[in-house]
Amino acid sequence: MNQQTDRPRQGATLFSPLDVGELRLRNRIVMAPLTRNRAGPGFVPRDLNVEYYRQRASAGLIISEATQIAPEGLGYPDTPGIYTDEQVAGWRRVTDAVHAEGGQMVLQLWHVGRISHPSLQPHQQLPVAPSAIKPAGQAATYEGLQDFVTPRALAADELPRIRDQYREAARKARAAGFDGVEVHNANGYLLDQFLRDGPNRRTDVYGGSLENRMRFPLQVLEAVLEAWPAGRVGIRLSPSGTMNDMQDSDPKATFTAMVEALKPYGLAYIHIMEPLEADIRHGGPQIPIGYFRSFYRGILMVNGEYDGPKAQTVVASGDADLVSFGRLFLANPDLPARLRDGRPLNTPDPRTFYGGGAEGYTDYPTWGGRSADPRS
Ligand code: 8OZ
Repeated sequence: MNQQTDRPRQGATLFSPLDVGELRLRNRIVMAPLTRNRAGPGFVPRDLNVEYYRQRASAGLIISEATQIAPEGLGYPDTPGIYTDEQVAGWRRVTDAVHAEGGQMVLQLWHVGRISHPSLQPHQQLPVAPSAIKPAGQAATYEGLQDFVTPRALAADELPRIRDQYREAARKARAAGFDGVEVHNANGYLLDQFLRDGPNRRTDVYGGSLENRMRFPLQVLEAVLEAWPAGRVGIRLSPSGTMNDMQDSDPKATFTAMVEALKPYGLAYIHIMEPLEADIRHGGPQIPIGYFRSFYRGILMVNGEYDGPKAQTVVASGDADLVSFGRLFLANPDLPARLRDGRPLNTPDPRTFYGGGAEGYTDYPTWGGRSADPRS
């Protein structure tokens, strides 16, 4: 364990710098991964995306929107990819812009598994999943919302191919100039589908016991760690999440085991989502960040409808080291400076969250037209 994690945590502020693995963050305010459905043709980041991330470079760390590692990983219109050279070149322009502003950025590696639709898949094929269980709900497709379909259960001998796709995507993230990667193991997508016993009913070594359900997520993590040092790799988990019809007979046991299993890897951070209003409405489990802090001493990032005061409190208590903000960062490109100065915040507009152009994307104003850089 490094010295940083042994130091007493209490009393930190959102503006205390922090060593996170090999990264040195200038503040504890992280831009959460946000799906915005505005990539260009070929799922390539374009000028508009460069400008959006550049505007938010004052974050201690930016986590990119979820980015599919392969064509089969796509589950929504116009989300960016990280499997072609054109995508690498597009992302390189984003990371160059963020670095030019003194920021740092990791790429979130994503495969949606069953949260897709044949119309989004190569050759209109079925989406893949650990088991052939149709999720309740509808996929967001180019033709509008359509019912999810029963996915095709992956054969065990196909899993090495997907691991290879993660490793190759992780390598491409390096080529694109990112400072690290975050493995998306949350919110009901492929890796979460393997981890939880609702969607995973396999009877081979990838299903059943906790050890078996963790096997594929950990194999993917190990593939990513062949491309990056552990100090530049994070992972996102949603222990209390119900999104995308996620079900688990004992989430506390599942995520206790998962966080325990992650300890030996010495990752840069674990990014934990607390229950959202919608999860509580759906009667999901409510596992607070302090529970994970009680047995995990590495860097913890928390997410879930935090505002400035609540974020300050959780960091000062030591229960979390970092707080990621989604909607507030989306609407406030200069969020760190606004929180520091106690300024009012712009209100996010849900009508422009997913898809569209500059409106509701790059046109949220900074405070008083000032620079978004909190050093200024
Ligand atoms: C909202 C809409 C589409 C995708 C996630 C990638 O929740 C997502 C996502 C969120 O992790």
